[in-house]
Amino acid sequence: MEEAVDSTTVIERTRIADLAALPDGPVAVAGWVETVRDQKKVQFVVLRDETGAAQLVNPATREAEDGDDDARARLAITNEISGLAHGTFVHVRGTLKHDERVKLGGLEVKVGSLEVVSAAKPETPIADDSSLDKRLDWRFLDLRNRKQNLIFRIQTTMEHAFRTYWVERDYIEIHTPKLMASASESRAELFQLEYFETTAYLAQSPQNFKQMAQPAGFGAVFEIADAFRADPSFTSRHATEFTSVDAEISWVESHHDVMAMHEELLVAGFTAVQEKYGKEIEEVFGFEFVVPTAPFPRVTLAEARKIVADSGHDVVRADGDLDPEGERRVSAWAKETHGSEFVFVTDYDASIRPYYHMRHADDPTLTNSYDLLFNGAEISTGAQREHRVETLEAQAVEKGLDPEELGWYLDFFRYGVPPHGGFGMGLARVLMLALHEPSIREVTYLFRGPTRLTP
Ligand code: AMO
Repeated sequence: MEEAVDSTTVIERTRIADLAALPDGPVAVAGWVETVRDQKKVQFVVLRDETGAAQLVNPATREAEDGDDDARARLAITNEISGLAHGTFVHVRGTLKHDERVKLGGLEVKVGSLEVVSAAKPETPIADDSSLDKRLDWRFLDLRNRKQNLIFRIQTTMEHAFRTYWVERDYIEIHTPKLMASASESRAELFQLEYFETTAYLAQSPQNFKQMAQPAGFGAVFEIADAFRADPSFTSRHATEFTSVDAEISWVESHHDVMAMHEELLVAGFTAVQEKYGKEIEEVFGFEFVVPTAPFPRVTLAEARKIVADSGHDVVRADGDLDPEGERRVSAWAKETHGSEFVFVTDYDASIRPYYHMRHADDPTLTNSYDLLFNGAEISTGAQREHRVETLEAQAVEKGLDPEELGWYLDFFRYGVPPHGGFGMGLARVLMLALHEPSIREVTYLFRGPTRLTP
């Protein structure tokens, strides 16, 4: 005999993904209603929680005679289910039954009691075909689907793997301030705000402060935190606030030492994601999630320009940098010739790099720097830094910066500092390109752009 389950049965809630491992019998589940199929004789509800979805089944009772308490209870449940709005959060006690015929997970829960914990309004403001902008207006509802849930689980795993990689190698995690007295990258794209009697700026990068860890004697440091750019563009890869993954290490001989760490870090991140979610990514996104192999191919910017020109694309930017199409071509080349989705473009012209990049000893027009391209776009910039203060100061002046304003930063280099280098990498760009998503808006929990400050 099946054990009767009703609202008085005491059972701890099981997360839906954990139902599969339980034997048939009484269970409690809780989540939100995804769909209701209200047939005359039977009702099906797809219930979703943060771990997955399961089918609830209720043998519908449409009427009950006086005195028939069972039928009256079943009638109440039936009516409750008929009135359930999509998105309503419910708590359900019932009986779990494994049944291979059930398409959704091979199990179902026969409802013994159902409590509406928080009802949704009957009309859902967004649908599957709503525009991205509309979906972002209702992001909390947009995030309720399996794909979005998976994206942020992947992000969690990747970030965790990055942290683990660094922690295992004795890096120190730092949290640098985002309120600054001057620009961290350049005067362009700078957010300015009132700060008591003065003006403050939002950090565009932890650049200055991660470098400060070098004269501080920290050796190797990392930070995963927000960065802000007053970038008015509406491209698929720009946000005004984004999560920047940064590292800075001492005793590098050149940018190649930074790249060696950088690629290992990415391999660690991708391996963790593949191990935990490879199968699910294939199911939900429809492609095989591939772990890259190090070393990634490396080309100098000069070689990259040639690759782009040879591929028949002649729109090189006036400053000699790769334009987005150029980046795609270099990526395509790396894929074709090296089977790699990643490629380092190195040794950028000094004219298109910040003042703090170290220049070649034998050719000051080139820098010890790199960009990392992944599946067609830039995800990161890195470099060896100029640590000789006179040279640094001269390079700052050459770029039109005021050494007075940079005084506190230049001081970092006046009391002894090891040679060092590091990189900054946009987390959302990595995720967007790893999951073949069209925009960083899809992989950012709450996107911030020129016209978006809510929710
Ligand atoms: P850079 O300015 O190239 O370098 O930025 C590093 C990486 O940050 C990401 N990124 C962005 N992501 C989303 N929206 C934006 N508006 C945005 N701007 C940048 C990109 C980019 O490759 N201090 C240096 C790094 C270093 O040398 O350590 C820097 O900030 O993925």
